[in-house]
Amino acid sequence: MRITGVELRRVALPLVAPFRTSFGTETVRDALLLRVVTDDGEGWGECVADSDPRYSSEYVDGCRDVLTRHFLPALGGDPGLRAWDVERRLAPFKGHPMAKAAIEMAVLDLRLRETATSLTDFLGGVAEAVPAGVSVGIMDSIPELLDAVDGYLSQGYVRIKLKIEPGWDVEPVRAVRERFGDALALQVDANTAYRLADARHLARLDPFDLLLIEQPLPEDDLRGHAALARRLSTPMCLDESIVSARAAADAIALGATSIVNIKPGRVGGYLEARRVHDVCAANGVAVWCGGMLETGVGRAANLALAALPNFTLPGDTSASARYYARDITAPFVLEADGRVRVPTGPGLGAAPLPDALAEYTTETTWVPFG
Ligand code: OSB
Ligand code: MG
Repeated sequence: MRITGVELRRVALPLVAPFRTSFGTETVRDALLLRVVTDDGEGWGECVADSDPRYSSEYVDGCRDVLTRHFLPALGGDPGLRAWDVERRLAPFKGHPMAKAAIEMAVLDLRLRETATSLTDFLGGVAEAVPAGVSVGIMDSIPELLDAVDGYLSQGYVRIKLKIEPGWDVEPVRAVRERFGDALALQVDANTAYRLADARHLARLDPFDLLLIEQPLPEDDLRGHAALARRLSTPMCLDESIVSARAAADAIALGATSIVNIKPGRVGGYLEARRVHDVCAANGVAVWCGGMLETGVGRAANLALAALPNFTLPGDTSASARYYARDITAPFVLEADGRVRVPTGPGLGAAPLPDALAEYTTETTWVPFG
């Protein structure tokens, strides 16, 4: 069916608790949703950029601008557009992977719904449900952290990731390990907060038998990560640095990463995310699905991706309630076995509920196609 236009909908969803990382604190998820419309159908996409360019250079206002000013006009001449056309037509534009991924996701949802195919079947997913970890923000005190971790473990989460930064690293890790024992699957994420000169300090995390340390150094410092990996026994995992399948291949070849966090928004879409998965699989490198505090729209798509066979570590694919008192889609729930079910319906297998969408929308823009 011919695409008639794209609606950009900005929503503001309050988080159940502030989420603090080494790059800032979020209390409300300011997300941009895209709805691609035909005469008798629609498809939804979510842009994972934050309000501020602190995790990456992208931010919501910038994404909206590049989409309306450059990307949608470049796609507008092709109302029969498929997901791979989106990728090819936007390739000449540098950067902006999160904005590109959002429109690709919406077109994937639209076209897969037209053929009643689920995103997970399209991508090659094999799991019916995926083990869920939880990413735990930096807290004001260790007792507060222990309470938060205790709460998540009693809900059934199977892996804990602690956000770290200089001044909040060895002690919180020690406290969590001592309190919850050696069997706890535990990892840390620094979001680029350290430098190679901190290698000796970071080696103090080695005795705690972590699954991995995620992105300790700046995103363009692959050589630094390789050098640091040689000095730590904790496995190195990259997030911010893995911007494409090619970047993943480079990082693996350099010894800068032995596990990869895959986020479709960071690599420009689900088609590229699958290529990252495949490159890692071919190199014997395990992957897991990262998260960007997605609403149910992006969460549905991440779960579909996380069903691929090389996603062998639990992801940051937590249940809706970990983030939002009320999600904009039907909520994703944590099953008794610590897993979240992979959607099986056509397309993403999830769509915004009109009431919730109306409640949280802060801005709507309609961009006609063609
Ligand atoms: O680095 O993985 C990250 C959230 C926002 C931006 C970056 C990151 C994160 C998380 C939370 O760690 C993942 C989630 O639960 O969605
Ligand atoms: Mg990360």
